[in-house]
Amino acid sequence: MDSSNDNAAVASAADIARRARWSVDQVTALLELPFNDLIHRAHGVHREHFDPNAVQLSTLLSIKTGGCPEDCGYCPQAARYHTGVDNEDMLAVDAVVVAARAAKDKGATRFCMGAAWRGPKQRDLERVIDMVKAVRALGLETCATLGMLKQGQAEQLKAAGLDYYNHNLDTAPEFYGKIVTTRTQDDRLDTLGKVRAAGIHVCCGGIVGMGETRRTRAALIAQFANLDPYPESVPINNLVQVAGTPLHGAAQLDLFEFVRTIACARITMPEAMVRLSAGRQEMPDGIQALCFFAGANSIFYGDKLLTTGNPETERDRALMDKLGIYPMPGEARGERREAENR
Ligand code: SAM
Ligand code: DTB
Ligand code: SF4
Repeated sequence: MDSSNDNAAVASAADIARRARWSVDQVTALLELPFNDLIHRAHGVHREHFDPNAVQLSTLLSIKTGGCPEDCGYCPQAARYHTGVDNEDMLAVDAVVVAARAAKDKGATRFCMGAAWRGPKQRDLERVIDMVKAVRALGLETCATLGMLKQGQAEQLKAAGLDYYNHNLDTAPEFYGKIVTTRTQDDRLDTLGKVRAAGIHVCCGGIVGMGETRRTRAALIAQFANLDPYPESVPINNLVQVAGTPLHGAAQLDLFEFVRTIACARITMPEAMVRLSAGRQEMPDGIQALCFFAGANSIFYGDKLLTTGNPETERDRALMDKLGIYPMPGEARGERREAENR
C-alpha cells in the first residue's frame, strides 16, 4: 500500500471515530464507572490524541454587558434579574484591541468576545466584524459568542476571519425548558447549523450544577457527541451562582461529578478541545489537576470571565508550573487542524 492509501485509511478511521453515536444509557454507564476506571480510560483517550501536558489558553472579554432580554436562569446579564451587573454600551474596537493585546502578552492564544444579546443586529455585527479583523491581525485565534444568528450573519463573520463561534446547548433537551423559556433548544441547534455551514469552527458546551440529574448530564454529553461532526471545542462550565438569578442557591455539584463529566466529554469526543470553563475560581487546585488528567486541555485564562471572577493569571501560572503543564501553541494547533480537514 502506498503512503497516500495509508493516509486515506487513517482519515476514514478518524471519520468513523468522529461519527460514533452515543446513547444516553452508554454515557450514563460511563458516569457510573468507579472513579479510577473512568479517569484512567479518559486519560488513555486523551494521550492517544493530544500532548497530555499542553493546555490551550483562551481569554474572554465582554464586549456588550448586561441588559439581555432572555431569561436564562443562570445568567447575571439577564435584564429581568437584579444581579448588580450594570448595562454597558458595546465597547469600541480600540478598547477591544487593547484587551486582546494584553491577553496575548500574558500568553493567551485565543480571544473570545461575548455579548449579552439574544442575537446581533446588523449594525452591531458590523462593529463585531471590525473587532474580529483587528484581533486576528494581532495573531490571535478569534472566537465570538453573540447569541442566535440570522441568515447570512455567520457568512459575514467567516469572511471577517472568525475562527470559532461559541453557542452552548447548556443542558439536555428534557431540562432546557426549566432553565430558559425565551427560546428553545432547537433555536440553538439552528444557529449551530448556520455556523457549521459557514465553515466556522464550532465551540459548544454546557453548564452543570444547575440541579440536573446524572442522567441529564449524560444526555447533554451524548447530545454534543452525536452532533455530526461533534464540536471542535466543548466548554464545560460549573454554574457560577450569582445572587439575584433563579439558580442562586441551587445544590452545589459534588466536584468529583464535575471531573466525571469532563472524563465523559473526553471519551466521547476524543479529538475535541475540552475546556474546563466557568467555576474554576471556587475549584481547588487538586480538582483542576484531576480535570486535566481526565482530559481537559483548555481553560479560560485571565482574571475575569464575562462578568464574574476567574483565577488570577499568577495562580494559573503557578498551578501549571506545579503540574508541568505548558501553554498549547495556537498556530501549530490551527495548522494541524487545517491538515486534518484536508
Ligand atoms: N448571549 C449569548 C448566548 O447566550 O449565547 C452569549 C453570551 S452567554 C453569557 C454565553 C454562555 O455563558 C452561556 O451559554 C452559558 O453557558 C454561560 N454562562 C452564563 N452565565 C453563567 C453562569 N452563571 N455560570 C456558568 N456559565 C454561565
Ligand atoms: C462558556 O461556555 N463559558 C463562558 C464563554 N463560554 C462565553 C462564559 C462563562 C460566563 C460565566 C458568567 C459570567 O462571567 O458572566
Ligand atoms: Fe442573555 Fe446569553 Fe445571558 Fe442568556 S446567557 S441571558 S442569552 S447573555
